[in-house]
Amino acid sequence: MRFIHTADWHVGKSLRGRSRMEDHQEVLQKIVELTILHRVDAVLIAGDLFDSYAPSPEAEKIVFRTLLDLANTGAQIIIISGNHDNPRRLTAIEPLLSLTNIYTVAIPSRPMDGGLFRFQTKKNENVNIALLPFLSQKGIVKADQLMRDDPGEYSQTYADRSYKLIQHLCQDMSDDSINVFMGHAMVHGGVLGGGERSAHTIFEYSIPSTAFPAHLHYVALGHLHRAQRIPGLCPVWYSGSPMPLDFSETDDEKSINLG
Ligand SMILES: [Mn+2]
Repeated sequence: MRFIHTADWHVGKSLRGRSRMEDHQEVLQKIVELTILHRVDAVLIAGDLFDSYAPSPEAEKIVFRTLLDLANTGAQIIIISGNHDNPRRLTAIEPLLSLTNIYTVAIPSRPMDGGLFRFQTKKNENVNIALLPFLSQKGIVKADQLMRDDPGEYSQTYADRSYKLIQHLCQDMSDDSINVFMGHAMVHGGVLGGGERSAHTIFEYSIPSTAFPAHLHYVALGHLHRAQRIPGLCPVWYSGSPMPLDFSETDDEKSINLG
């Protein structure tokens, strides 16, 4: 299977008051060109397509145009929501996206309810993709526990419960298939690019990379804007953002992953 792993487009984000719409359009069009050039089977988009919960119509136009152009290449497109995306907006548009070959998971779902997506490539390879959209600490650690316990304890709860969720999403994969995990999350040991929203990247709330089981062939992560591989039992990657989103990120190499 040939795939492109990308994330953290943050369409709609301006830099010091200057619109980046044209830059975004150009960079996302490059991803479409690469998808055609390399005859890609699947495009994995690991969250934060938009920069805002209420994106402008211009931002929506760029994202939806890109998604349709990607879908028209014949590749399977798979999307999860990030902490900047509005999961309810994505859920609302999901039935329209699913009319073409775009599969979207906006809220964490059990494997049978959409959290595990299976498809076949043109070469008849069976592919399993476990999908975990962004999960806030509030979504996993109950409010009463946040009130009672010390911070070390609830960060441990977050790590433990995320670990269990990942095991659950990956348990029905078979050895004769290509097994992939896609998530939008902070994983222990990741290095920040600079433009991330700090309240959602604090290191207390992160998942150990050992949560990703060894039978995975690839883990496609979004959230950190710097492309990097995280040590783990299998290949664990942040694709990083395809373009600099903050002046502190201008020295980073910007990329997508082609696998
Ligand atoms: Mn994010």
